[in-house]
This record gives sequence, structure tokens and C-alpha cells, in this order.
Amino acid sequence: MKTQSRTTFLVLVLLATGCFADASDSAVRKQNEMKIVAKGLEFIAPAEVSPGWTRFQLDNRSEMLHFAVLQKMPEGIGIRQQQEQIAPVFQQGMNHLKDGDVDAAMAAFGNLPEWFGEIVFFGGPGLISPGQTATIYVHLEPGRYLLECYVKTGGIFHSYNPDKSAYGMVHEFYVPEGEDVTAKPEHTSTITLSSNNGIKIDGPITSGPQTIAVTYADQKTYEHFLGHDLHLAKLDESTGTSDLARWMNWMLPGGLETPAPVEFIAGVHEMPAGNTAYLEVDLEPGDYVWIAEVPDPAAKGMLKTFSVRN
Ligand SMILES: [Cu+2]
Repeated sequence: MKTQSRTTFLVLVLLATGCFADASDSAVRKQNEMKIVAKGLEFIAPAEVSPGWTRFQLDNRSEMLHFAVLQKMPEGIGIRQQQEQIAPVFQQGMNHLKDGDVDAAMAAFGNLPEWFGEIVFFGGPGLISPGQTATIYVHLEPGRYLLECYVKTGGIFHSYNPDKSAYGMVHEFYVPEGEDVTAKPEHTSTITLSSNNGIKIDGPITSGPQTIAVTYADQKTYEHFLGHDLHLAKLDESTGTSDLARWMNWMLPGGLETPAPVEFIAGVHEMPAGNTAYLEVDLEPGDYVWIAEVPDPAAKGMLKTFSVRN
């Protein structure tokens, strides 16, 4: 009788504190998986994923640096239109920039279709060096998405293939309508990005595995036509951060060219204001830098070095 009443009491306490509900909830609810393999200048990834919180893993099995910026496409627009109307325009503009002809480049960018402005850049795994895997979580709504790598090799964007018989480094996938049964990932620290305050870190960044929430307090279009994002690189004595800062601007010849001046190990691309992505990292003791892919990131408060100790 005594044992029974204790058990009853315990059950009542657990129900009152919501422990039962939480335990069963987290046992069922987790995240969808989107595994992407980068091989040469190609993404190998699923064509469909369910709606909800999704774990994107970009496994770089090539000799080059890559990333996979996630874009939610306007109605009726997919990889074919991107390859026909966007990729060649950016390549043409870049060719003019390489020649130092800024006016011709701007005229070329003027040929972008109107719907380019309707693409929603929605995170995606950041810059990742050969042999590394970038892992992030974002919440996917139903729709059509592209994953794109516009890192350059020899001045040519990976997403642009001069050989018209094949597409460049772009992958299309679809999120059908359906019930969202996923859970938001747990996190141990938060990084807030804003155009006014740069990178603000709240909570410990330690050695070992951890998940960091990356929140976009605001967003804006900078002089390179893109917004701010966040990448993580390992530093060694051979690389000054000023070389790296210059390298982060795709508009500069040599900017965003593989190989990178540092080893990139994680990152998340830009998102609209008010959104959060989660970054999964496993850090060894050493020196690191958080940096955004924007022109002159240091002046924008978007270059922050830090050290991890045991
Ligand atoms: Cu690439």
C-alpha cells in the first residue's frame, strides 16, 4: 500500500511537470536527414525530403573546397531556369570583373531575371574543406529547393558548367506537403548575427561535440549582392586573417577560389531576419575564426578569432 501510493505520487508529479509528455515526445520526434556527398564538381543527394527540421550533412569527398547554399525557389522555377538564366549571367559578370571592367560587369548583372530577387536564401551547409563534413539543421517548409556551390576554380563558378551538356554544381530537391513530426535540435550556445553588431556569442564554445544556434537578428544585401552568413575555419601560424578576409569576397579575382587560405570546418549560409539554424561541430583544442562571406568582414564585426582549450 505504501509503495503503491508512492508510485501514484511519482506518476502525478511526472504528469504535472510534463516529464512523461517530453520523454515520449523526444523519443518520437527527431530531425529529417539530408545527406549530400560532394564528388568532383557534383552533389549526390536525395530528390525529396519531408517537411520540418532537417539535418543537412555535406560530406566533401573531393579535392576542392565546396559549400551548399540552400535556396527556396519561386513557383515554377527550378534547376533548369537557374542554369539557363542565373549561372551564365554571374559567370559573364565575373569574367568582366576579372578583366577589371566593373561597368561591363554591372551591365551583365542587370540581365538577371526578375525572379532572382524572389529566391529565398535559407541557410545550407557552409564552406567545407576536402575530407571534412559540414552539419547544420534548418526548418524546411514545403516547396522546391536548390543547393548550390559557387566557389570558383580558375575563375569559374562551380555552379556554372561551360559544357552545356551537363548542369553545374547545383542539386534540386522537393519538400512535399505533409505533417511536421520533427523536433527542434537542442543547443549549448547561441551566435547572433546582425548588420549592426556583427557576430555576438552567448554561451561557451568548448572542445568536443556541441550544437550552436545561429540566429539572424537582421539581414541586408551587401555590395556583393548577398547577405551575411557564418563560417568556421581553423587557423595556423601560416595564415593571417587579412588574407582570409580579402578571400571571402567572391567579386574579387581570387576571392572564393579553391583552395582556401585556411581549413574550413563548418558554417551556415545566409537566412532572412528572424530565422535560426543550428550548427553541429566537434572541436579540438586550437585557434579558430568565425567569419562571414561578405566584403571586408572585419569592418562589419564579422571576423572573430577565438581559442579552444582542453
Ligand atoms: Cu564547389
